[in-house]
Amino acid sequence: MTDDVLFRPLQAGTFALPNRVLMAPLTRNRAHADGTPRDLAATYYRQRASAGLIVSEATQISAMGKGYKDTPGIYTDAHVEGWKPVIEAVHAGGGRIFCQLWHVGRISHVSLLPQGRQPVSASAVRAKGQTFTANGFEDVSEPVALDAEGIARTLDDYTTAARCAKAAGFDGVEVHAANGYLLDQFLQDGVNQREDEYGGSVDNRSRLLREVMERVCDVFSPDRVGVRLSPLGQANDMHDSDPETTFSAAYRLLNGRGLAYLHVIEQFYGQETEDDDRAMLKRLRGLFEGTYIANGSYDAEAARKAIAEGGVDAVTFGRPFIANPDLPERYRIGAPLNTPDEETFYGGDREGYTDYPALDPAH
Ligand code: 8OZ
Repeated sequence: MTDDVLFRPLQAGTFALPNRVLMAPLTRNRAHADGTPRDLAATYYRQRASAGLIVSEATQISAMGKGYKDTPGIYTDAHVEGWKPVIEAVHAGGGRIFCQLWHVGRISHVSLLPQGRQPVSASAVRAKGQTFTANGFEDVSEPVALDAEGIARTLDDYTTAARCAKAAGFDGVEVHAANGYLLDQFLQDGVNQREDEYGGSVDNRSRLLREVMERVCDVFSPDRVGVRLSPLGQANDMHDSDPETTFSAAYRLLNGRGLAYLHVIEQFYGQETEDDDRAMLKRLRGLFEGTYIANGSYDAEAARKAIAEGGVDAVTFGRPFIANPDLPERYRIGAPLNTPDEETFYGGDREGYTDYPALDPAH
């Protein structure tokens, strides 16, 4: 039995994770234009199979859920066939991989959507922000509010995507309800100005998330379903007049379902989380009864401390996993880390994707 808490096994839902060094969902923009993963994705994920759990890069549930160039999808037969070798490679390496189910909502551009349609959101409130299209960075387009039929269609799209994820062989799914994408746009009142049963009270604003969780849990057993939230909510021009009340409702609605985990972004890259925000995260954490996975600029020491203090069960690492395919082993032995190259994060080929070296086995 190890005395390093990062290597204490963790029961998360149905999975006994061998370590608590998990791979965060990482957008890499290297899929084919139709959303089918490229062959290289199998190499990339296989190299990182020693993670306690891999959460796939955000993967759109429908054509309308896409917001960036060359992100993968999980809603067609071609997507299912394209993901199969990726998942098989991770399993062959002894790993586990969840598919992160993503709908960008208003964070999109007409050039990325079918027939040049406008993006959809809770309300017709345009984000101050940019996305990455065939022409480079462009301002996001003006969205339209989903009507009742649009919401029903979106829920059906979650069902289809979960079924496709299951058919492809994913071990589970993570519902992306963070970072200012569709489900977050419904949750937070800075965007959601609806007057129907999806707007107004926190109960109403969290209705879509609740319904999505139900849809996804009808396909995967709940112990194979996680969810990601970002209660600090700065990303993609999000805001809420009372985040603690809003996210208290969101955390609570996740209880009692036997979910695999809740995954929370506690800090955004390059930003310090203020003490009162840390205190809020801690109070919120107390509301969720299951496995809690933390994310945000952790290093090995900070992760060990958070786990040892209790409250945090595991940590996802983003940038460190981009540059270090064998990150858990490096943390275990205290080896130096490769430095991530920001220039090759989004788009491109093998460079900065599958060519970061693992440790020399002689070490
Ligand atoms: C970076 C670039 C594009 C998308 C997120 C899916 O923030 C993303 C994302 C990150 O959750």
